[in-house]
Amino acid sequence: MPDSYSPRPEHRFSFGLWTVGNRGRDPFGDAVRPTLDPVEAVRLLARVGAWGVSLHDNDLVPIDATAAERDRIVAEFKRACKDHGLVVPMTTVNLFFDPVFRDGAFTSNQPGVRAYALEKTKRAIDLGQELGAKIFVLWGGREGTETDACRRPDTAIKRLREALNQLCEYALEQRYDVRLAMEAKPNEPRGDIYMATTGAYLGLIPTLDHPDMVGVNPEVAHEQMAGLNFLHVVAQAWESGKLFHIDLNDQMPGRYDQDYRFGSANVKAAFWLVKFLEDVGYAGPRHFDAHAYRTEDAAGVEAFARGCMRTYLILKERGERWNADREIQSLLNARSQDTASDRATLAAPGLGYEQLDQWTMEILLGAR
Ligand code: GCO
Ligand code: MN
Ligand code: MN
Repeated sequence: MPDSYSPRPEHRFSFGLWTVGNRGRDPFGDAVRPTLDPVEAVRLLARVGAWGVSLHDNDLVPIDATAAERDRIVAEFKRACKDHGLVVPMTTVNLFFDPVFRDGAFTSNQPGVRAYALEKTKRAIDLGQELGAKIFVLWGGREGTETDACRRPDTAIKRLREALNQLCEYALEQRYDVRLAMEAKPNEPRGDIYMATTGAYLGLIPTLDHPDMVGVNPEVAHEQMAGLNFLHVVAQAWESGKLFHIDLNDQMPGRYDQDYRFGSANVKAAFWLVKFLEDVGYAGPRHFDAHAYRTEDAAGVEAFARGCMRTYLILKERGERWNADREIQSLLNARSQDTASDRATLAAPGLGYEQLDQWTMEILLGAR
């Protein structure tokens, strides 16, 4: 039965093909779920009430497909999206799976690898345009090292900058309506990945030839892996006009990249995040980059997808309740009404944040 926590198109919830299609393979164990055909994934996402579907080039088109196969697959996928009322808000490129990228793509020491990566990315941007996607995510999963003997890290940064400049030039030449969103991650699959945090990308972007075309795609789990407060990361991206896209999932501190269902591990952090996105009026996709536990079958995958969106909407409603709470607001206002100007008087009153946080907890736990 639909209720007030049921997803609607205006919520702009999207999922990657690779998320609901995740087969539960990990470094220690094989796949536990069958391959999910992209058209099947579209059906599933429509059934659970998502608004959008995103994809890597090779989630849809196999890396070795002929031009004719590619066109057939893309046409079939477009038709499925249309039939099921799904949009493709974002696409990306897989620069990490194929062995050719074992030591990076844009930052590789081999000029042939760099050239191939650039060409592959241009074709993926073409595909995105064909599907109507206005955001193109770049996650440099293999742009990193196990040993820093392989290259000087500033060389890697220069190569990355050069590639981004060329991609922007290409999009401009083609008159494409697209913006690039850079996704950081500190490690995994490389021992260390360059541009380890969103903050690093916010530093790189102003040094590009077309900084207006490039923003960020922060991911909850990636910043948490680096021990950072994700809300603060997102706030900085937002405040500098660079929050082009967001990857929502969850993660326990100090672990490998777990890609848990949104809100499932750190409810309170998820609450502040949802409240922030809603309070500031972030209008981009709420994109879930997560997957179901390895214990799950097809029904579990659906429960996972529904859960991501439902938790978001419950937290959104709790945020509205928090904003409307008179005691909370008057406690917050009290300090900004402080007219004292001498040091001792200013330092005297307690700030009441224990109470404020407890009221927050009670809202979250359904006791307020
Ligand atoms: C990961 C990343 C990826 C990217 C995706 C889009 O840790 O595997 O989050 O899922 O988001 O490849 O480029
Ligand atoms: Mn991730
Ligand atoms: Mn991601």
